[in-house]
Amino acid sequence: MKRILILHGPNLNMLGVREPGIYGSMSLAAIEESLRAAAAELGVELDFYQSNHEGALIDRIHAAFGAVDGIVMNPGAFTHYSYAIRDAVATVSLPVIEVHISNIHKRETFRHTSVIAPVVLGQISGLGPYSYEAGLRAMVHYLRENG
Ligand code: CA2
Repeated sequence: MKRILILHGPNLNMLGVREPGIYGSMSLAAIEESLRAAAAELGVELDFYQSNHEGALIDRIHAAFGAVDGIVMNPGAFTHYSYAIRDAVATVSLPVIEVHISNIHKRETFRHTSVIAPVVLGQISGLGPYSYEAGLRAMVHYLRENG
């Protein structure tokens, strides 16, 4: 059975707790619960990891190599400036799909740039919490076609 890592970056542990206007009222636990249901339907296994620390996220990406078949990742604000996370993604040669709850392209200018996007399979942005499920479904589709 294919195994997919769902990776969340900084502050996403606060989902549902603050700023419901931008990110909605769904908690990270609720998002993960909906992904578990989708995974059961799709016949894949999921691992979950969230960290507020760049190095911890990089360590988890390295550990994913050889352990999972793909990564669906919301790098949070690291999206916009972490060359270290970008290099980690490029190093592990796993398919990675970048997801964002909000539409980063219609927010502040600094959010329009993703330094991660050039090294991932694709980016999904702006579908609310469903961005994660869309990313998961796209990953499963990719792995069926290519894996
Ligand atoms: O839209 C997304 O998913 C983001 O990756 C979320 C990041 C933001 O820096 C990116 O530009 C876009 C921020 C996540 C912060 O989440 C919070 C949740 C509740 C309260 C405060 C922050």
